[in-house]
Amino acid sequence: MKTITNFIAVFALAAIFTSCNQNDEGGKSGAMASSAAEKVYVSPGEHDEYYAFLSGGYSGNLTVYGLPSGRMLKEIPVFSQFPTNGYGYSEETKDMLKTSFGMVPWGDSHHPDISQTNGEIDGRWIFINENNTPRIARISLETFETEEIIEIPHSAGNHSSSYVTENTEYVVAGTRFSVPYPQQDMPIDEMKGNFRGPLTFIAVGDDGHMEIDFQIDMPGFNYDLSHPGRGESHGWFFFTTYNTEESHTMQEVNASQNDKDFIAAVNWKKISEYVENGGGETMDAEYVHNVFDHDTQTTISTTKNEVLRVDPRDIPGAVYFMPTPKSPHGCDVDPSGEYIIGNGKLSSDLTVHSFSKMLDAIENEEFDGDAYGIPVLNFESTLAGTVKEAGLGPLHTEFDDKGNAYTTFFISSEVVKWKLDTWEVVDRQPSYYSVGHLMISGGNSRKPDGKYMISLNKITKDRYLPTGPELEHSAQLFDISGDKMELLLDFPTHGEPHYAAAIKADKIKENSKKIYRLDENNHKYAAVNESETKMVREGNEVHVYMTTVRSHFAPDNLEGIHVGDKVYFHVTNLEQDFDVPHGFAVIGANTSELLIMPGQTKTITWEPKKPGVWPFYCTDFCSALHQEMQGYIRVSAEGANTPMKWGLDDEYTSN
Ligand code: K7E
Ligand code: CUA
Repeated sequence: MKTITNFIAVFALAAIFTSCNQNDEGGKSGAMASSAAEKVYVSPGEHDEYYAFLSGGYSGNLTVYGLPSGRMLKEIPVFSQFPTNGYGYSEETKDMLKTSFGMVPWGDSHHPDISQTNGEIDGRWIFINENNTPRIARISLETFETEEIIEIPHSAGNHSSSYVTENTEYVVAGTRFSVPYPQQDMPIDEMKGNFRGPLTFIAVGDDGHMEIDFQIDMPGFNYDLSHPGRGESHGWFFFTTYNTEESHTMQEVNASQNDKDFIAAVNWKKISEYVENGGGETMDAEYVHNVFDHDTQTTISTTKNEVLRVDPRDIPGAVYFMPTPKSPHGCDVDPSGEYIIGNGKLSSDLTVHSFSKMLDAIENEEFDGDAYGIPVLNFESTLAGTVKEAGLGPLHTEFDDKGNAYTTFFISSEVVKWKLDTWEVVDRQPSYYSVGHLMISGGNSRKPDGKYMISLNKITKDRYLPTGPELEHSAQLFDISGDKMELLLDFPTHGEPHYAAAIKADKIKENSKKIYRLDENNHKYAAVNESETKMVREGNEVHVYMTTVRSHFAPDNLEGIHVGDKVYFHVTNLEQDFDVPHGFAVIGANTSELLIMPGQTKTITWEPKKPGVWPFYCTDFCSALHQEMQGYIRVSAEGANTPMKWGLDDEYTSN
């Protein structure tokens, strides 16, 4: 009951804080506004200084923004079908969304993280997790396309994910919900002591290819967030836990009983060696691994059947628990790797653990019992310091290059800047409104870039023109180069941007792919010049090998299709010029339309329902004669004997 009263106190205070912010103007006028405007102004034709990749949250995608302008540059489809380019609909890409539960057309994404080399972001790939049907995706920063998605078996709510280690050795996936491991039918109220919390380590190859290396069989807590060690602590990974109470109902109260939950410190190097030497046991698992093969331009989808389980109790020194107050959410590691910050979301204080003190405490066996056989370290022994009464509802922390940390406070709607080592608060700025994550370029690396910070806010309210009952969430750009944070810009985001990652534009823009080379197109149904176009009938399936070039299709007249046929339009874009895709749409298509990049082949299926002469056309305004980029397909009744005939400009082929 006491806890419940405390809650009410916290939320009452929250209301005061929030309303206080809302009364605040949060805007600028006069000279201040014009200096802020100058700082975000990117003149027409000029490029932004940074790429920022914002999680799409419940959209399942990833959006790309330029900073400091806040201009949205692209939306990259990842875990959801995407009408703009047919991702997840076209024959080539639909298997990217295949899982052991079948095709899942819409997921929710949370934490993008850019690949690293020697602890610095390198701009090769960006990873992002899907929470609902646990998966991790790898997106190429050459093509800005999703190249690979791996499902995480035995996991449920893949939230403490997808952060990478200092050399991208691993990307991790920790289960949010504890579940029977392996899954089985059992009474829910027998959860305690029986459910488990597997943490999955996925090895990343030099070419980016992901394979699950091992799964650590952890106690049945909820694993919320995670961050890698770096520098001295490279080789370790840290995970926050909540619901160490192991309650299964009314968790808003029952999972908030313990004064402290844990941060799990995982020595993955030790476990990796153990596994290399034959440790662990294989267990049954069913999960799907999808890779987009650039050679054939199609998705190769493989179902896997086993995973390697390791019991941390078999590996001395592999895993420890550090008690951390009040249901910690964020788990953040500073650029030096020495400090691990636990953001206890029901606390007003921030707990900072010291990595070196943790090693000493392990050495000196300063334990405070164990949890299911995993040693619990003494709280005081690992404590580096506490940031006192910094705000209400701390969620996430990022760092700059000058020894400062920045923490978001959801309840008091603010970003608080404080000093590492002295733990003193040096600045605070309101956010509009409730802030979740924040992001500093390179904030999860050894070398953060202390120029800009964005706060990613949940509740937009009056910040933009109203657009019905829901507004897009809001990001706010701050200049953090001086002593005080300065708010420069609000810009709308798409979906719910939990976390984001940014990188200097120079690090990737030169590598950005301009075209797919036609001479490297090994798609099974490609026609790489117009002489290869044709229609091929196999029973009631008809494969149309079609090409596009400004401004016609080849063929553009097709006959000999019948109601009851299944027509595959394999459309190759012959253009070898940057930024000239063509579209393809045919009346009554039940799957999708297509957008085909230069040099690529994409396929949709069409099952004509009615006899007639039906048009198809290009949907992307590609030239002055785009509107002429069209054709006809003749559909005869089922059983009619119209011969197949196709051609362009009155030159026909038939069979
Ligand atoms: Cu705090 Cu999903 Cu990272 Cu959102 S989580 S805020
Ligand atoms: Cu091709 Cu419009």
